[in-house]
Amino acid sequence: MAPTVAFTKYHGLGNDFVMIDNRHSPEPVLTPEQAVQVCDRNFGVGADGVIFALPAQEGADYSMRIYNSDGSEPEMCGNGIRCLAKFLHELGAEAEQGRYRIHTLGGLIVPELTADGQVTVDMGEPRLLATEIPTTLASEKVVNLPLEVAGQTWQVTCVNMGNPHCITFVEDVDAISLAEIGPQFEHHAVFPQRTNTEFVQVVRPDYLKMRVWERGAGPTLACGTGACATVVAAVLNGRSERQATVELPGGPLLIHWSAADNHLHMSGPAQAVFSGTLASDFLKS
Ligand code: ZDP
Repeated sequence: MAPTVAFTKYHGLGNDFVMIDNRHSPEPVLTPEQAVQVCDRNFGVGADGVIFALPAQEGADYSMRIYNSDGSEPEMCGNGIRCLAKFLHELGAEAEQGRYRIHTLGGLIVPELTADGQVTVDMGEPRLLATEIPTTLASEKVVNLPLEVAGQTWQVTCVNMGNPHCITFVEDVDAISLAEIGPQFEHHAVFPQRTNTEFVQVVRPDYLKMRVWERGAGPTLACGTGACATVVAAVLNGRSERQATVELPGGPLLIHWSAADNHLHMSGPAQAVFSGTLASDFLKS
């Protein structure tokens, strides 16, 4: 008999996830193929990814794993971890002072519920070495280097926020044809693990407008790790302050790259939409 799988659908600025309470076992209850089925917007529930709340690991309170809508597994997910904090809170899961210490494949991440109903996340430190991105573009850091994509030369900066990001600054972010250009960045030969790609317009030094093409998920409405990577790239290029609002298609995120400890802090919303149970004959085994 197929297992009963209960879920709650959440979104963070329109970046949407099917959240599953998987605290009883370290093994996700769905396979990557089943996650693809669940994420399908016509044949399934519809989501950019499936997120599992897993038991504690390596000194953390809980662990998170995520499958993208194409079944690939990213190391980290910024909007998703805000949703996870709210989900754990709804499940009555304990947290010291509203802070959850979450183990992810991208390291320890600490989301905190705030009084206004938002979630602030300590996203840890950015990694900048080319080998850490990973990219073959340079031997050291990739800051403002030329890259040929789709018959054009783009100036790119690469940042790893647990997952890989390639940022490029443009005059008019609305003029970018994401569906055509995005996949060519994602699958470019210089990114062995593929990459998320952010197109960024600097409106003011404290206000950046960004559109994202996500690895494994395509043109999502928001990307938390991408917003953090964007501010790091903007600071490295002398284009923004360390604290900035990043406006995404789904709404704004406030990002602060602390000079004191080199950590990124992200604040934004996470919203529960509905709960349900997958039909017993829905999942393919
Ligand atoms: O790195 C990847 O493969 C991303 N698709 C993961 C998801 C990132 C996300 N949008 C975020 O907010 O960081 C969830």
